[in-house]
Amino acid sequence: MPDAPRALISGITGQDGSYLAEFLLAKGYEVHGVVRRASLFNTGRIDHIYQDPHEPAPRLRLHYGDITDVSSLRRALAIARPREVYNLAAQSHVRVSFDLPISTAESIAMGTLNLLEAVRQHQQETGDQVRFYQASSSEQYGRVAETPQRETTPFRPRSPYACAKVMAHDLTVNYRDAYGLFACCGILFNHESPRRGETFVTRKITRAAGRIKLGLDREVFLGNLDAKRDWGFAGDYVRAMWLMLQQDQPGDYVVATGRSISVREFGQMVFAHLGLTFEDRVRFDARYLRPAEVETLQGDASKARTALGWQPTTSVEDLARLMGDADLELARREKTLRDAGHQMPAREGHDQQ
Ligand code: NAP
Ligand code: F7E
Repeated sequence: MPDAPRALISGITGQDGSYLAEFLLAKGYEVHGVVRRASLFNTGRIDHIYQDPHEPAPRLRLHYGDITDVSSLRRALAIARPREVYNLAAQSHVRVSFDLPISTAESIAMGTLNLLEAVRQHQQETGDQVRFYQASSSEQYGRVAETPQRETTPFRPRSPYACAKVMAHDLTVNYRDAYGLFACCGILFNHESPRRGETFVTRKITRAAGRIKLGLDREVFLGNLDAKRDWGFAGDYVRAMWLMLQQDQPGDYVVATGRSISVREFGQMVFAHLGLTFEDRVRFDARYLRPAEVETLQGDASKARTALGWQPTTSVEDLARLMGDADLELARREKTLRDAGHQMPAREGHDQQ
């Protein structure tokens, strides 16, 4: 039997990393992931696919590393000998990037350069051919020059996060042009799931709705309800990442649903689904505004549809329902524990953004 294809994922413990790892394992890949050392376990999103390294030939293997530590990336590449590398590691919260501009830029811009350079040297030393995926973002469009946004729309970034992503994107294109690296940038619009970090707005809304429904919270504090986003389902979007690396030629692709709605509309959908009224429960808090906001994003994924045969399967209504249901179930478990006398962890620390 031929060897299983191997992939290396930076950011495997994140939302997208977990869906991508599942997807690649189902396709028969051996998956390697770079994991940061943390004082508490940070592998909650991939625990269900974890394989004991003592078992013979585990197909999921984790390596300690950090995208800002090039030696750890070189080591992971040497062990994994991957055919495909997916660079998903990032401080990915836009509002937080205004508080942590330097470490955000280090993880995104310098981190991407570290991985590109490690891959280039790895190819030279081993003769392996590696395909590289870069997690670019619709945030790069910033103050949008046209609607909908497509691959040719200029970038006008509005945050340290987006500026760093533009640099990482340009570096990836440069390594393709200069060294012939098979490198693709997926310009992904917002994509969500029950595994979304709890301080991103969709998840903040679905968590609040579930907890309010069961009497664990009374209200939710939000910032700009008029911002509009093109929201899709993360499980659909990791399929597009993989498809990009299966083409004959490398390229850059917008991945989006083509439909954009406001934060307010998303909140109304979720609360109505749980039999609640959003307007009765939402409060404004200026802490959640950004020094410079991206008001509206809407993608045109025609190129991905035509060249990759990619289409989203989940509408924003489906997304609101599936995230609302998952967080109602989570709130039920929290309530059971609370009613049994367990002390619940304070949520304030998670609610800064
Ligand atoms: P996420 O849930 O925040 O996951 C980010 C991942 O990066 C986590 O595994 C995190 O590790 C890791 N990471 C952060 N700093 C690191 C460092 N210094 N070294 C190594 N790993 C580090 O983000 P996501 O939503 O899955 O997004 C994946 C990628 O796509 C990110 O690059 C993001 O910027 C980009 N993107 C996301 C979207 C979206 O809508 N989700 C859209 C466009 C682009 P820990 O678990 O240890 O924190
Ligand atoms: O904000 C508004 C906020 O933080 C969406 C990341 O995955 O997608 C994500 O970035 C909108 C913004 O996502 C709150 O002002 C209102 O207009 O969920 P978000 P984001 O900033 O669009 C892109 C594509 C990425 O690449 C990023 O990595 O919602 N908003 N009130 C709020 N946002 C938050 N977080 N919290 C609020 O209370």
